[in-house]
Amino acid sequence: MNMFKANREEMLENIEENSIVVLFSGNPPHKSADAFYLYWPERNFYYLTGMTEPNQIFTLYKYGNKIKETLWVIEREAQEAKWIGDVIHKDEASLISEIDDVRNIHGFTKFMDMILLNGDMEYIYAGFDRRSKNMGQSLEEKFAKDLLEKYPYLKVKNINPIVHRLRMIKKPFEVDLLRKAISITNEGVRSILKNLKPNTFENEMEAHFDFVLKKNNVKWHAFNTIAAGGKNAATLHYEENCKKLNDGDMVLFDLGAQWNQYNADISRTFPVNGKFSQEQKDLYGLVLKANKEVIKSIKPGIPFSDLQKTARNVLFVGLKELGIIETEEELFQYYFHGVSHYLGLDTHDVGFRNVDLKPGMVFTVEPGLYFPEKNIGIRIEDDVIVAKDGCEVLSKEIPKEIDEIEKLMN
Ligand SMILES: [Mn+2]
Repeated sequence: MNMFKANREEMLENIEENSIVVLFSGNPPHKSADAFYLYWPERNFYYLTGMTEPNQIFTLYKYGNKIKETLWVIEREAQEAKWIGDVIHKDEASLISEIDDVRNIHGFTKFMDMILLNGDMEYIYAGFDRRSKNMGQSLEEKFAKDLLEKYPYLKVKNINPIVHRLRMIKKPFEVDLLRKAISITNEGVRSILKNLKPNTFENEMEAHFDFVLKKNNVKWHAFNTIAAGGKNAATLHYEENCKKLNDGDMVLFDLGAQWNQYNADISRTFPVNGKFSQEQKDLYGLVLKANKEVIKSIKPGIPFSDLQKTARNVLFVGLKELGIIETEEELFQYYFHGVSHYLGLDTHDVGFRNVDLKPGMVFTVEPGLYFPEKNIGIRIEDDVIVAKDGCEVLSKEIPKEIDEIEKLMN
């Protein structure tokens, strides 16, 4: 059984009797004229089907003893395919997804009416993910609204929490893809280290990273690269990447490759001239200590929220020892973001935070310290997976020790 089928079986155990699940792959938004924005498959749709093309629908109904899965795809005429390329054929789609019943999407509406008119279907599941009340109506919201107009006795349910819970625990197949994304990211970071020196540019370093990704057949970045020299590094989401890198400054990189839909997310901070000053060493060493202490604390059973407590505690004690702050409240001035987020199909992957750690969870560990007045921003971010008795640092090959960085740069 492949992963996508296994994922569907797990989902199936968590849905009501007499229900139908309807998932949409989504469409790329229109950009301008005949151009569209980049398409990324809807993450749950991919997780359950393995399909990466737009304009597809997946249905699964559970009715009495009957369970029926169908994938709805578009079929393209030969002439049209000559212009815009072919789409996946039914037999290929069936092979990847292990869904036997693959049909032309034109039949979808009729199919839904047949199911809902003749049966005693009670529940309809779709994916709802509203992040702000000002967002426009989603495909799923419109679908549910139209359906309720026709069949007001149906009960609409959200499939997302069910699938998100499954996505929190990574399967070996997923971990392999994450390892690959991180390994290419490592190669890219090492290329930056080799080329970094005073009077180069943020975008130039970004280009060294990008070259490695392209050469390795990476299609997309996990997110927009941050290459931030000096005090730019104190802006958390600085993405301009166009300034000169000055002798004596540090530079912060936050970057990652995506491999077969799975994302790496790594931050490293390096001295532009290849040698940490004493002040940089003190502050960098403190962030590194927080990074390692959090990693050391990770094991099944500890609350996810403890990670941030550990990071804060190490940073507070260290900054106090350095004479920079006196009270814990003052720490917020220099460290003001979370230490961890889940990682997977999304860079900020879905998952619940009021939980205890379990084997198979993958997340980042990324403490930081930011001093714009000192032209310093430091973040050291690793990707880890919780193991049976501790954790494995998936990004352990990516240099972060002071000696190692100085050696590689000189
Ligand atoms: Mn991150």
